[in-house]
Amino acid sequence: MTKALEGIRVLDMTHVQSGPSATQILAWFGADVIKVEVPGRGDITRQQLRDIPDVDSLYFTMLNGNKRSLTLNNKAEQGKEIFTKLIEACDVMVENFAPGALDRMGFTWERIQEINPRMIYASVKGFGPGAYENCKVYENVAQCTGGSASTTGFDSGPPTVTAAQIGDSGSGIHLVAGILAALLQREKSGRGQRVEVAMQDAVLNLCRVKLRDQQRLRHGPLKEYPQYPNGTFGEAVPRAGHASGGGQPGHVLECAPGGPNDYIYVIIQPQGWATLMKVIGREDLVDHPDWATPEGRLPHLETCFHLIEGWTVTKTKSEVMEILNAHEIPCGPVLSMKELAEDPSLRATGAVVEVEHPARGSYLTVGNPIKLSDSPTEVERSPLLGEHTAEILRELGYSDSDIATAQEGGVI
Ligand code: CAO
Repeated sequence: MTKALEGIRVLDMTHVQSGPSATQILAWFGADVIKVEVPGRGDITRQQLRDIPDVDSLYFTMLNGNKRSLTLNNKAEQGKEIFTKLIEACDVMVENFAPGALDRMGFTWERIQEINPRMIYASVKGFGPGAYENCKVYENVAQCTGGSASTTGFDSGPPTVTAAQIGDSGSGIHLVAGILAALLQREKSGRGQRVEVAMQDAVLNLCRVKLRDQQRLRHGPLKEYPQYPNGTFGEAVPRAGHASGGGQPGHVLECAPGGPNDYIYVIIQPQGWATLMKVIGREDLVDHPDWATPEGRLPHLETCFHLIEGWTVTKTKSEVMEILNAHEIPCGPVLSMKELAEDPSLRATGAVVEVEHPARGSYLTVGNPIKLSDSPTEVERSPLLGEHTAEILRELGYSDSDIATAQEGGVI
């Protein structure tokens, strides 16, 4: 079966996480992703957070599957010549260097267009044009500058970053959308174009409900936030604790036996109130004027969840999940990474995949979360540093003696 992006060649200049997460998706869809890496060192993440000495880290292997690796010194004269040939041969070029790095190598957008007018040139940077445009940016910087940190956590605590890599992998997914749109437009225009995603913008896009709340705040307190009615609202959207962005009251509630992840998130919907109260043995509250309506419950939501928690602590999160789902009450257990790694249903769907690596043996990685019925993903291991250098150079027309010369000169 052919793959959705079969025939599309990607010149992958990315490193760390944001860019590699984008090219990872393109590779899963069948594009030939050629990862260009600094000779002798490669993507910095190959060495970061290593669990086995001298073996590519899981950080690297989990972001670079299904790609080919070519080592190339772009700053050497022969390296620039090879890079030019790669630009001629590829459809999409992706990079997430610090601002200006490719320009400094001599490959400005104008120069790239001269070499290949059909090239789609996609970049991730920390910020768009403005005061911070030249800054280097990592995940948590983007979370802080994109509105996530100021609105995450509890009122009593400091701004909080989230474990979900919304700055890096979140930007990567945005970049993929731009690249695919540009590929489609190229079908009609015949021309490539620039695709740019600023990590700050991507995080803000994911935090749009908080920008919504900033405007609602002008008209009074945000009633679904835990600060209502007992706390205070300042000029900016406060941290929401466990409150949802959709306005449906919800809370993380403790379960038995009381371990660090023995919790379940329970949502109270108006239509589920009566059932929920019957399940927890509080039929007296079903029609009680202070509790029966969403408006009536708002002033004492905290007490409300406390009552429900009195029941959840007597059961495990799986038991609560089973009982509440049977009554169509939305809820979800807090799952630890251990539970997710071992979950057979995630293995069956390909959300978690085990692959073989020549140096580290088998390792777990995520599968493609986007399922296409005509383009199934086979998750492959990440390449060793420079594993495909000679193979790719031969495809570009270089002879074995050219390759040997480039190797002797430290160009590849
Ligand atoms: N051949 C020769 N030189 C190469 C090369 C190659 N194949 N690949 C990279 N280089 C050079 C670059 O040209 C650059 O050189 P100059 O500084 O002389 O221009 C140098 O290596 C380092 O690149 P960098 O500045 O991008 O790397 P850094 O480690 O200093 O910064 C990061 C890393 C992530 C902060 C920065 O790249 C950045 O801000 N990127 C944009 C935002 C982003 O994607 N952040 C998310 C990262 S994931 O958390």
